[in-house]
Amino acid sequence: MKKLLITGFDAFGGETINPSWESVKRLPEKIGDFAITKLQIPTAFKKGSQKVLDVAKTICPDVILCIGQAGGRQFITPEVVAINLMDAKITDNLGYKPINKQILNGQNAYFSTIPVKEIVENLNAKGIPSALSYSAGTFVCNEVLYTLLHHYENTSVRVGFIHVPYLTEQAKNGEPSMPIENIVNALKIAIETL
Ligand code: PCA
Repeated sequence: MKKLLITGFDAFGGETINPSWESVKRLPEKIGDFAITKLQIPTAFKKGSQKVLDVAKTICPDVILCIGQAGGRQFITPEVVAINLMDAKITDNLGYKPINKQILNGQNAYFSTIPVKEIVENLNAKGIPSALSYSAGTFVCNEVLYTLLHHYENTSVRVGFIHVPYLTEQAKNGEPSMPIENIVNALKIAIETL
Protein backbone atom coordinates (compact mmCIF):
# COMPACT_ATOMS: atom_id res chain seq x y z
CA MET A 1 0.00 0.00 0.00
CA LYS A 2 1.18 3.52 -0.76
CA LYS A 3 1.45 6.18 1.93
CA LEU A 4 -0.20 9.59 1.93
CA LEU A 5 0.57 12.32 4.45
CA ILE A 6 -2.32 14.78 4.48
CA THR A 7 -2.32 18.00 6.49
CA GLY A 8 -4.85 20.63 7.61
CA PHE A 9 -4.23 23.94 9.37
CA ASP A 10 -5.43 25.24 12.72
CA ALA A 11 -7.83 28.20 12.79
CA PHE A 12 -6.45 31.66 12.01
CA GLY A 13 -7.52 35.23 11.31
CA GLY A 14 -10.23 35.35 13.97
CA GLU A 15 -11.94 32.10 12.93
CA THR A 16 -12.55 29.36 15.51
CA ILE A 17 -12.33 26.46 13.06
CA ASN A 18 -10.46 25.73 9.85
CA PRO A 19 -12.31 23.70 7.19
CA SER A 20 -9.03 22.12 6.13
CA TRP A 21 -8.45 20.36 9.44
CA GLU A 22 -12.20 19.75 9.99
CA SER A 23 -12.31 17.81 6.72
CA VAL A 24 -8.90 16.09 7.00
CA LYS A 25 -9.69 14.75 10.47
CA ARG A 26 -12.92 13.14 9.18
CA LEU A 27 -11.15 11.11 6.49
CA PRO A 28 -10.93 7.32 6.87
CA GLU A 29 -7.59 5.57 7.52
CA LYS A 30 -7.47 4.10 4.01
CA ILE A 31 -8.60 5.54 0.67
CA GLY A 32 -8.01 3.73 -2.63
CA ASP A 33 -4.37 2.58 -2.68
CA PHE A 34 -3.33 4.85 0.18
CA ALA A 35 -2.80 4.42 3.89
CA ILE A 36 -3.49 7.86 5.32
CA THR A 37 -1.55 9.78 7.97
CA LYS A 38 -3.35 12.95 9.09
CA LEU A 39 -1.49 15.87 10.58
CA GLN A 40 -2.62 19.23 11.92
CA ILE A 41 -0.13 22.03 11.37
CA PRO A 42 -0.02 25.58 12.75
CA THR A 43 -0.88 28.57 10.59
CA ALA A 44 2.58 29.94 11.20
CA PHE A 45 5.34 30.66 8.70
CA LYS A 46 8.15 28.07 8.82
CA LYS A 47 6.64 26.20 11.82
CA GLY A 48 3.93 24.55 9.71
CA SER A 49 6.21 23.48 6.90
CA GLN A 50 8.85 22.26 9.38
CA LYS A 51 6.28 20.07 11.11
CA VAL A 52 5.32 18.48 7.77
CA LEU A 53 8.99 17.85 6.94
CA ASP A 54 9.64 16.31 10.39
CA VAL A 55 6.71 13.90 10.15
CA ALA A 56 7.46 13.08 6.52
CA LYS A 57 10.99 12.14 7.54
CA THR A 58 9.65 9.44 9.86
CA ILE A 59 6.86 8.01 7.71
CA CYS A 60 8.40 8.42 4.21
CA PRO A 61 5.15 9.13 2.31
CA ASP A 62 4.73 8.65 -1.44
CA VAL A 63 2.56 11.76 -1.60
CA ILE A 64 2.12 14.81 0.64
CA LEU A 65 -1.17 16.64 0.20
CA CYS A 66 -1.78 19.83 2.17
CA ILE A 67 -5.24 21.34 2.58
CA GLY A 68 -5.96 24.98 3.46
CA GLN A 69 -8.84 27.41 3.85
CA ALA A 70 -9.40 29.97 1.13
CA GLY A 71 -12.14 32.20 2.53
CA GLY A 72 -14.17 33.75 -0.29
CA ARG A 73 -13.51 31.01 -2.82
CA GLN A 74 -16.51 29.07 -4.05
CA PHE A 75 -14.78 26.00 -5.46
CA ILE A 76 -12.41 23.24 -4.42
CA THR A 77 -9.18 24.57 -5.92
CA PRO A 78 -6.03 22.48 -6.42
CA GLU A 79 -3.05 24.82 -6.59
CA VAL A 80 -0.91 24.68 -9.74
CA VAL A 81 2.12 26.58 -8.47
CA ALA A 82 3.88 28.02 -5.39
CA ILE A 83 6.01 31.17 -5.52
CA ASN A 84 9.06 32.24 -3.53
CA LEU A 85 7.34 35.10 -1.71
CA MET A 86 5.89 35.81 1.71
CA ASP A 87 3.73 38.94 1.79
CA ALA A 88 1.19 38.78 4.57
CA LYS A 89 -1.85 41.02 5.05
CA ILE A 90 -2.46 39.67 8.56
CA THR A 91 -0.17 38.20 11.21
CA ASP A 92 0.21 34.44 11.39
CA ASN A 93 -0.69 32.58 14.59
CA LEU A 94 2.69 33.49 16.12
CA GLY A 95 2.37 37.19 15.39
CA TYR A 96 4.70 37.19 12.36
CA LYS A 97 3.79 39.31 9.33
CA PRO A 98 6.49 39.16 6.64
CA ILE A 99 6.29 41.81 3.92
CA ASN A 100 7.83 41.11 0.53
CA LYS A 101 10.25 38.46 1.79
CA GLN A 102 11.77 35.50 -0.02
CA ILE A 103 10.86 32.13 1.52
CA LEU A 104 14.28 30.57 0.97
CA ASN A 105 17.12 30.52 -1.47
CA GLY A 106 15.41 28.61 -4.27
CA GLN A 107 13.73 29.02 -7.64
CA ASN A 108 11.14 31.75 -8.16
CA ALA A 109 8.40 29.14 -8.39
CA TYR A 110 7.72 25.41 -8.36
CA PHE A 111 4.86 23.56 -10.00
CA SER A 112 2.80 21.15 -7.94
CA THR A 113 3.61 17.50 -8.70
CA ILE A 114 0.14 15.97 -8.29
CA PRO A 115 -2.35 15.56 -11.20
CA VAL A 116 -4.24 18.82 -10.61
CA LYS A 117 -6.23 18.80 -13.86
CA GLU A 118 -7.46 15.25 -13.37
CA ILE A 119 -8.55 16.09 -9.83
CA VAL A 120 -10.61 19.06 -11.09
CA GLU A 121 -12.17 16.93 -13.85
CA ASN A 122 -13.09 14.09 -11.48
CA LEU A 123 -14.57 16.45 -8.91
CA ASN A 124 -16.71 18.26 -11.44
CA ALA A 125 -17.81 14.93 -12.97
CA LYS A 126 -19.03 13.91 -9.50
CA GLY A 127 -20.93 17.18 -9.01
CA ILE A 128 -18.48 18.97 -6.70
CA PRO A 129 -17.58 22.42 -8.06
CA SER A 130 -13.84 22.58 -8.66
CA ALA A 131 -11.39 24.73 -10.60
CA LEU A 132 -7.64 25.08 -10.94
CA SER A 133 -6.00 27.90 -9.00
CA TYR A 134 -2.88 29.58 -10.33
CA SER A 135 -2.09 31.38 -7.08
CA ALA A 136 -1.87 29.93 -3.59
CA GLY A 137 -1.50 33.49 -2.30
CA THR A 138 1.50 34.85 -0.40
CA PHE A 139 0.57 33.73 3.12
CA VAL A 140 1.31 30.50 5.01
CA CYS A 141 -0.32 28.08 2.53
CA ASN A 142 1.91 29.19 -0.32
CA GLU A 143 4.96 29.03 1.97
CA VAL A 144 4.16 25.43 2.97
CA LEU A 145 3.64 24.32 -0.63
CA TYR A 146 6.77 26.13 -1.82
CA THR A 147 8.96 24.73 0.97
CA LEU A 148 7.79 21.16 0.35
CA LEU A 149 8.17 21.39 -3.43
CA HIS A 150 11.66 22.80 -2.96
CA HIS A 151 12.59 20.05 -0.50
CA TYR A 152 11.28 17.19 -2.65
CA GLU A 153 12.45 18.54 -6.02
CA ASN A 154 14.00 15.72 -8.07
CA THR A 155 12.73 13.01 -5.73
CA SER A 156 9.88 10.53 -6.18
CA VAL A 157 7.81 12.21 -3.44
CA ARG A 158 4.91 14.09 -4.97
CA VAL A 159 3.54 17.23 -3.33
CA GLY A 160 0.26 19.08 -3.78
CA PHE A 161 -2.06 21.59 -2.16
CA ILE A 162 -5.82 22.03 -2.27
CA HIS A 163 -7.60 25.15 -1.03
CA VAL A 164 -11.17 24.66 0.19
CA PRO A 165 -13.98 27.18 0.81
CA TYR A 166 -15.37 28.26 4.17
CA LEU A 167 -17.68 25.82 5.89
CA THR A 168 -21.35 26.76 5.84
CA GLU A 169 -21.24 27.85 9.53
CA GLN A 170 -18.29 30.22 8.88
CA ALA A 171 -20.00 32.18 6.11
CA LYS A 172 -21.93 34.63 8.22
CA ASN A 173 -21.94 37.50 5.72
CA GLY A 174 -23.02 35.62 2.65
CA GLU A 175 -19.54 34.53 1.54
CA PRO A 176 -19.38 31.39 -0.59
CA SER A 177 -19.19 28.18 1.45
CA MET A 178 -19.55 24.42 1.32
CA PRO A 179 -21.02 21.83 3.70
CA ILE A 180 -18.39 19.72 5.48
CA GLU A 181 -19.70 16.50 3.86
CA ASN A 182 -18.95 17.88 0.39
CA ILE A 183 -15.42 18.92 1.33
CA VAL A 184 -14.69 15.50 2.89
CA ASN A 185 -16.10 13.82 -0.20
CA ALA A 186 -14.01 16.08 -2.44
CA LEU A 187 -10.84 15.10 -0.58
CA LYS A 188 -11.66 11.40 -0.97
CA ILE A 189 -12.13 11.87 -4.73
CA ALA A 190 -8.93 13.88 -4.97
CA ILE A 191 -6.98 11.16 -3.11
CA GLU A 192 -8.43 8.45 -5.38
CA THR A 193 -7.12 10.49 -8.32
CA LEU A 194 -3.52 10.73 -7.03
N1 PCA B 1 -5.21 29.19 4.80
C1 PCA B 1 -4.15 30.17 4.80
C2 PCA B 1 -3.15 29.66 5.78
C3 PCA B 1 -3.85 28.61 6.58
C4 PCA B 1 -5.07 28.32 5.83
O1 PCA B 1 -5.87 27.42 6.09
C5 PCA B 1 -3.60 30.50 3.42
O2 PCA B 1 -4.34 30.36 2.42
O3 PCA B 1 -2.43 30.88 3.31
